[in-house]
Amino acid sequence: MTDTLIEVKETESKLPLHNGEILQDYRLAYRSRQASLIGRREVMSGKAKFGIFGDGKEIVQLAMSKVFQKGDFRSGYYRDQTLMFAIGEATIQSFFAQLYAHTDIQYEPATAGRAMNAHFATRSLDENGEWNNLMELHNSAADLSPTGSQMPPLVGLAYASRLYRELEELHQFSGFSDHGNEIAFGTIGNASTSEGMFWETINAIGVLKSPAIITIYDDGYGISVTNEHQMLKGNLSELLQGFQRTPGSRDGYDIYTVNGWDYPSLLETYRRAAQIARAEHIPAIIHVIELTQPQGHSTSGSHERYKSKERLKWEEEFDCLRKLRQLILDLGIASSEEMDEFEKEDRKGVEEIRKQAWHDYVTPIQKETREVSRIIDQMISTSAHAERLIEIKNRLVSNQNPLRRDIQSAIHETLMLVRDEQLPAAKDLIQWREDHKQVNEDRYSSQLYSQSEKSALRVTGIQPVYSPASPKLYGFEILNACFDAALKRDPRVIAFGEDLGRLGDVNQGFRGLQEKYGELRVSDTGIREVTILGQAIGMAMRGLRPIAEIQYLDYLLYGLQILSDDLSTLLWRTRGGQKAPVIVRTRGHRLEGIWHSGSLMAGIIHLVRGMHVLVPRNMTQAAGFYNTLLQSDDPAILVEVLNGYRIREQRPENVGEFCLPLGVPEVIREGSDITIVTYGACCRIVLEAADQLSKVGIEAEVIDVQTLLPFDIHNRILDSLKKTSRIIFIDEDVPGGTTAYMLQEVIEKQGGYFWLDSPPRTLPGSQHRPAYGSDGDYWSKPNVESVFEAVYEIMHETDPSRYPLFYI
Ligand SMILES: Cc1ncc(C[n+]2csc(CCOP(=O)(O)OP(=O)(O)O)c2C)c(N)n1
Repeated sequence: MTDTLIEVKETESKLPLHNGEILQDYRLAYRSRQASLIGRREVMSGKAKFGIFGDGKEIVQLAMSKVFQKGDFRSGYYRDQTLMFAIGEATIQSFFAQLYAHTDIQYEPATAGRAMNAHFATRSLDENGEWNNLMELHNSAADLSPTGSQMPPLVGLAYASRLYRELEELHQFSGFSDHGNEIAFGTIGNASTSEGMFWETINAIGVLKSPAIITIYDDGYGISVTNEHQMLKGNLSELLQGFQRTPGSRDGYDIYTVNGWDYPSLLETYRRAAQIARAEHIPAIIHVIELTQPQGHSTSGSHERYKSKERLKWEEEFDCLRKLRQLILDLGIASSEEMDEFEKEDRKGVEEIRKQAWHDYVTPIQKETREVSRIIDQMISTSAHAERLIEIKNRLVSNQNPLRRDIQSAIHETLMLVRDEQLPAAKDLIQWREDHKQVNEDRYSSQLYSQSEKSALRVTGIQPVYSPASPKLYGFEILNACFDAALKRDPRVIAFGEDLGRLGDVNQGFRGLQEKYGELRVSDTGIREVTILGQAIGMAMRGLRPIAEIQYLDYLLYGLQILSDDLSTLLWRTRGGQKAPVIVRTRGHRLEGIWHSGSLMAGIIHLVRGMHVLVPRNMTQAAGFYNTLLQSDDPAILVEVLNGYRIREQRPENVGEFCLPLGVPEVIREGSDITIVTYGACCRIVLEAADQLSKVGIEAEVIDVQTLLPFDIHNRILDSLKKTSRIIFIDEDVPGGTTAYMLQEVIEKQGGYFWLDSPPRTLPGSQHRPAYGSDGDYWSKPNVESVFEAVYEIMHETDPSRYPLFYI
């Protein structure tokens, strides 16, 4: 066991592998290299759009694959093709299928053509959205392009092992873990370690004492930018030294620095790191230096523009494949001629697989092309535009790299051309397009939200039950009872956040629950929003049910990137292959001050499509939504109303069971003159204004939308509008923010414009952030008076004599 920073020197020792295995490894890496070379050619020839490849990083990945066991997880990036081939979770065929954007999961199981090439993922879910046995897979979280974003989920992927080991009640979930023996492998490029989330992740994993092995592929560049511009001292190993554990301590990492072309040292390093991580849950960082990038960064540019002649020469000499080949020759495992022969055979083999992958991709498109051209053919003999039609058809059938969009354009052009003719085939063409509409919808847009039995939209509502004895409690006590029931019911429910453990959160929703359920079920975290969310994502990917708290809604912005790029796209970008049912708990609305306003809803809802966003007006509604979410497999954000914790509500007898359906607004005041649509803390203000309006003869119907995503799925607001013919949308977000969103939903999508007798209005907060203090709040957000006047003005416009402007 090592406790110090070790520099693994080139070793003369023989490889700890059989000769045959070394040769097999080389050939696998060689085939991977060929896939990179051929892949680049495919992009250059126009068959694929963009390519990024793992050339130059093959040998380190072979070494990693030797210790990567079933049940383990990878969270890496686009250089990892050799690892994925070596652990058997990607093939050269699927690699090319992805390069071509093949939309069939049989051929491209990672993303069904939705992500660009080298974005790996394994299928954690079956076709019904239920979990596969993850212990039978070498798992890989779905890759992302924003560099560094693979890091935050690694926190949860690694931490889950600790929970599965240390929480006895989780030992029953054998499809996810074998007593926490699994390692989470992270990979990242040298330049991306400049990202804040890299350092936050390293720190969090260290604090959480979780079994991650983080490999840094250091080829000295981030596209064209050298390490001197990326990191202090230009040397990552030196910077990382503070994370090194002291001998005998469990605090910190084992850190290794090893050359990327040195197979024996790499094998030994990974063997050692994995043994310690698996057995003792001590994480490791493996800084792999002296790596190369033979083809340059991607197909977007050439590295000759920014690498010196000397560097390029060095890269050729220190190419890891070349070095491994030399080692094989030196060890007498094969002769040069034999190696040439193997390479020739493998080159040919990869090219054949590539051809087959192209054939598989293009054949269904060609079939569709033929079907459409046949229909166009039928028009040619009878149309006055025969010549143009022949042109369109020929263009379609002669296209060597046909795309479905070319077919759509040809159909559109044809229909435009023959629009004045009564051709029966035109109807066939329209029908053909209609028939394919749903298929294409499915190809590109399915699985944004869960389509499984556990979809949040399928959870049946259970009414809250009250008895005369139901006590009136503070809002936070209602939540506390709900969380208590959830933790008791399901051992997979794990709650964490800043001040959530010992204190029970800043508003005491979890008060006393750490003592009751232990420090691993209800825990404190550092101030690290990005990795709180990453922790939740990784844990949920491994079958747990995290409730991750972001202390105040305004600080969700720190984690919005990972929610937007990763969590909300996860199910969709794997076309139903992976899910992470995370509940993000936060509190907002109606607080005071620039960074405590809790009003930034539009920024959130527009960036997290793929998640549900819930804005309950009180804690009973919040409890009902938590109960719903905990039964579903959709990720969600729930915003509790900050000034509601100290307001008394009657606690339902079934506080741990009752469920509120999503997408169902509630009419919280009936009226016939105007519909006021709002949510969250504004409900109370609007209700107060509605009482005042009633005194001047205006009966407002007040609707709490309750959930912004999904929004009013049964058109309940439209029903109200049909009755009142007037509508106003009110919240404390910016102008053009969530009020505009709600307006579009009702007026455009629900067809509300048809029922309007007055122009629809919005009453949002101010453009600027709310100023501090009660007066600052008053002049920054809607208040009882401004709501009154906004509604009154609408009524005045309809009937000035009945509603004179008495206040101006
Ligand atoms: C957040 C983010 N910023 C910028 C980019 C554009 N980009 C893609 S790869 C890359 C360089 C990454 O270099 P490094 O981390 O060293 O990995 P390498 O590609 O060299 O393996 C950049 C700047 C990105 N994808 N994501």
